[in-house]
Amino acid sequence: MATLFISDLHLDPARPAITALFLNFLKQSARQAEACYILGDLFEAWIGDDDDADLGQIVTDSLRALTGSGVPVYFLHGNRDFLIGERFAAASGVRLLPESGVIDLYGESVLLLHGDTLCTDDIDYQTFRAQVRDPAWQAQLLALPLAQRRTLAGQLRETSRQATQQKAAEITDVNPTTVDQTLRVHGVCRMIHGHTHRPAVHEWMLDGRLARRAVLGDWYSQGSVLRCDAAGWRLEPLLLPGT
Ligand code: LP5
Ligand code: MN
Repeated sequence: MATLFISDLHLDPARPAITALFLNFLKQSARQAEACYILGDLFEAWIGDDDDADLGQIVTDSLRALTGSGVPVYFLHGNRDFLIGERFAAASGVRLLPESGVIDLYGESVLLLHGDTLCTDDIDYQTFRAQVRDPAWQAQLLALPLAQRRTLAGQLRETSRQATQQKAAEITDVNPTTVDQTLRVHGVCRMIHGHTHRPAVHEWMLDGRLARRAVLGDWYSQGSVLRCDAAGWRLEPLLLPGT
């Protein structure tokens, strides 16, 4: 039995093959798993649990089938779906995790997080993040009609696309000092995150101990799954049928 980690699926009605790949993952690999963790950016954009669009409903029902079969599924927020709330959790059976936290993974303490908080050189993003994670700001937005929220989300995506194009690759990657500090604060030397879309398993020496950081890949042209069991960690691609 293994524990599976995924993130950055960015599910979008415009990418139906990726949605199909994910639904298939839920029905097959995930069914055999001990637990499944979704570390943020499950959706391209989530505008509130009251959204009535088909994609959210299909994903909710498919997650419900998995959790109903007895596989625990955990979710922590990404920068695209920070508005996922208790209503989605109740309908899907998914358990919401805090933005970072340590789990026991086959005898090792491992810190889980989306990864955006490690990108501390991206000052503009961190300022933006502080605003959109403010509960008062979120309550105001959630009170707007769905159509208006949808338009706003589209505008934010476009602004982000333009802003990100101007940023150097090092700015949008994690800051190594922040990574070390974050591990020290939590008293661990293992972490798993996504967000940067730079899949890899990094190992280095931290305060005399071997540190390990797994970065999950995005699901744009294929899937990416980190499979962990007592024998170790394996980052595996999940190919689209016919590729
Ligand atoms: O997402 P991605 O990969 O393009 O880039 C991220 C950072 N950008 C974001 C913004 C999201 O893409 C926006 C999507 C939100 C969807 C849900 C919206 C629900 C709310 C609205 C409806 C209720 O996270 C990007 C990082 C990059 O990762 C790499 O780490 O660089 O950061 C930015 O682009 C931020 C800019 O630098 C600054 C943006 C200024 C925005 C100004 C508007 C602020 C006021 C908001 C009022 C609505
Ligand atoms: Mn992200």
